[in-house]
Amino acid sequence: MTDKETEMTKLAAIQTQGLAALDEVSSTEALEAWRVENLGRSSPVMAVFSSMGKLDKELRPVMGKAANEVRQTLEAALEGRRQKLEEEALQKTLATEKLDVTLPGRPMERGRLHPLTQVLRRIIRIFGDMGYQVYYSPEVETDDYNFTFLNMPPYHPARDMWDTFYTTTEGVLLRTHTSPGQVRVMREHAPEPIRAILPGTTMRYEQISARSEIEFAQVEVLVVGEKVTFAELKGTLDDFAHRMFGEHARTRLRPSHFPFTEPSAEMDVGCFVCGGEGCPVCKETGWLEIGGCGMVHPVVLEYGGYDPEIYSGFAAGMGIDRSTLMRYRIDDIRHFRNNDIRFLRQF
Ligand code: FA5
Repeated sequence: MTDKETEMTKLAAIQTQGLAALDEVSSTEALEAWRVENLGRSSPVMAVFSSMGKLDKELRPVMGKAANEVRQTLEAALEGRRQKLEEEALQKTLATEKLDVTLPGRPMERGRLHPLTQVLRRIIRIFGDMGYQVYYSPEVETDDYNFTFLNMPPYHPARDMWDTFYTTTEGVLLRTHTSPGQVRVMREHAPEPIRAILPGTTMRYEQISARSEIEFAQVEVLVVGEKVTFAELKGTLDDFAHRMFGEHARTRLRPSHFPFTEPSAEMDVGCFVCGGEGCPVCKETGWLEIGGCGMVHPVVLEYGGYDPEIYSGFAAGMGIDRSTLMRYRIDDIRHFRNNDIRFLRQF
């Protein structure tokens, strides 16, 4: 055999053995070991390059070319193998890490109603059972409905009882109570009898404190018909208090003044925290105020389209926020609207 033949046989063997070994490689670690062994500095093919100087001058370019080809073949095979291993690894991951639809799902946290909504719904249910209809009237009101039609003409000093947010549009304001809805319901239904409640948001330009907010909710109660009496107002409020606060709840009316009712009263219920004995919640009085009430003033009936000689009515306005504070013994009205989930979770 000539030198050339010997060298060529050697190179062919390097290639055959390298490729055969590569076939056995089945992990990325083994692949790296194969690379070091077959293409690294002390690999057989590199040894051919380093021993090139010992060959005849004519033989060197031929052998150099052949050795290069072997190296390139091995390198290409290495790359092919690497890709195959990566593909296999991916397929394995896809097969083993399949989405297991039989696993129990993550529990969904159940939402709940805001305490004010819960109390409002309770009030709506109670009056609904008594045959009342729910009526919604605008939160942005006119000066007429909020004051004038409620017997408080422009410049009447009684308007000062309500600290009012006025808008930049003349005669338009944010309603300070739900009472303007009284005249809206009357105008829609006169001369039919009315038995309605009007819940909703009201706004007052007030100093915010533990008991007072600038935005709060009220429910207006309105009954209009022939021969509606104060006794019926008292009886209705008693019945409401029993259904709302319990069979043994006591009620009391205290003389008061509102320009749109005559006579007028404040409604109190016996303190359900202490049972009437006196405690910090009722300021030691044994009673809790829940709102104002009275017989609809003749002027208001007229604005509503009812003849006060024939028709009469009673009205009441309760604060939902303050009733809720009392019911759950919450110490600060500001909790209701600052969206602290720790507070809301308790209801
Ligand atoms: C009125 O608003 C009358 N419209 C009630 C009325 C209706 C009387 C029908 C006669 C006939 P008053 O301003 O007192 O009245 O408010 C009624 C209730 O709203 C109060 O008892 C209180 O519970 C609640 N309230 C008033 N101001 C605030 C406030 N700043 N924050 C929270 N609740 C308030």
